[in-house]
Amino acid sequence: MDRRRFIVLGTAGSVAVLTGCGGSGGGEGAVTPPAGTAPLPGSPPVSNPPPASPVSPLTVGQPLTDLVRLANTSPTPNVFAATLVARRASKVMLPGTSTEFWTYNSSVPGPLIEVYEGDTVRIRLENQLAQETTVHWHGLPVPPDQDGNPMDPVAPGANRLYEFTLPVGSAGTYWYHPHPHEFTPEQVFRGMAGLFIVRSRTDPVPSAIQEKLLVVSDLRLAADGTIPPNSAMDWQNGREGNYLLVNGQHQPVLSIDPGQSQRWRILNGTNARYLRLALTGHTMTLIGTDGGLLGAPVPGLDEILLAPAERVEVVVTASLTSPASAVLQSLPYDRGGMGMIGPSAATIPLLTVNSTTAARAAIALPSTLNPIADLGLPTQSKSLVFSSGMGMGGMGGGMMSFLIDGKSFDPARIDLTSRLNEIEQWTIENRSSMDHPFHLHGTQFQVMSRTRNGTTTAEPFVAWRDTVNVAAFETVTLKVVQQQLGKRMYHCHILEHESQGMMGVLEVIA
Ligand SMILES: [Cu+2]
Repeated sequence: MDRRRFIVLGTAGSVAVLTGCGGSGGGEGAVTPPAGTAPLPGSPPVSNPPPASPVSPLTVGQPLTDLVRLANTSPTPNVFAATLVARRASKVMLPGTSTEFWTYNSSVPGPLIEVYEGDTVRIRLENQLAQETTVHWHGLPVPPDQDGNPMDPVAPGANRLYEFTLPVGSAGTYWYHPHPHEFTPEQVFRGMAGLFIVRSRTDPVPSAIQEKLLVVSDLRLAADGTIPPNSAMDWQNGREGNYLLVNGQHQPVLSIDPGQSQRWRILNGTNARYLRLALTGHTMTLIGTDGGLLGAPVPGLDEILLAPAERVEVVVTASLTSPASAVLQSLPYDRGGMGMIGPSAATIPLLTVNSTTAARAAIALPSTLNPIADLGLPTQSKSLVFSSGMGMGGMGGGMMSFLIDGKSFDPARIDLTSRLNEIEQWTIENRSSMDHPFHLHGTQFQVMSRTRNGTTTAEPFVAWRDTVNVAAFETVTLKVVQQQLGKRMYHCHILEHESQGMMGVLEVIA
């Protein structure tokens, strides 16, 4: 593995013009040149650090747009077929400039994929980028060879078909994003990520509760409208941009009637941003996590911490007297790290919720949603240790290393082995001074407890998760069962850490 190689973008790959919401103008011909070279870990620091605050205001206050939906081209019932084209596309973000994104189907965020439990999914990826890429179906129980592992890259100009059937019981809020070796952070921060919803035909949440989909992404723009490469500090702390976007818009407005309840599915699709979500003047009722609904609603939450890659489903009931507004915001959160992670120290507005004049009667949630059986008594156990320190090879180089069990990722190495259908207890200990969100591919797990400062707290309710934050010096214990043979990835979901080696390979054997 040569960390010192540079990514040189060729001229291959068409540049499309973004369709959909947001700024106007630009249009054909407003194409920026390729963004240039992007330093990988080990590269010299970039001399111009990113601006700590927005260089210029983006348009705010536009009505929240619905996500662009990926159309199903299959005439066959229970089969979803479509094509995702990885390609560059430009859009006007800052007045007088053009921003080139890397996209799925020219859409930022990527198009919404919406299927039902039991469906067979056949999605062809066409790679029109100048880098290899993959599509990882984050959280979905797909076979390992269909899951976009870094060992299965799709070369520039090539294409491949991903095919899998989603079992009954898999309804939930997932997402998809690239997972190529070393290129994942850049492809995601340049725009490649989308929501993937698996619906149940027997969803217990009343359909009269209107659903809203909120994809949160992070964007850094330079004054000329370009998306700069990662700086040395980004590679260390994980990249945070200078704009948080919802469905690709900056601080849009969502309308809700007084008394109305809405179901929000929220994805943290950022590289490294922790979202400590709160809605001013309101509490939220948690009804679902990564892998689907909870057994029962958890009402009265003032805030919800959503680490990178996590999803939640919440129900909010507008207690506003009309006309008035509330703000969905991300509160300050200290996730550790060297130097400053400036933007996290501030309260950041994400979305304005406007109450219109027509009052509505509240719709009650059922007291039981989707009972979750405990996975049972573990018969095997595994322990992982997250650590970071100054890089081993480069004395004086000043680069951090990010390790699991003292090792940096090697795609040719099997780090752990599990047997099919065995109940395992995993203990993940974070011995570093930064938070790291742990993610395991291809299955959902149940968090049992979290230990901090010698105090162990049992998880208050059973939930399906594929990503869990392991705070600095915290230990998280979870239960998991592997249900498909093959190689699975596990890693920190701060994408810069994953890319620098905080990842391992689990092989599931019979
Ligand atoms: Cu990390």
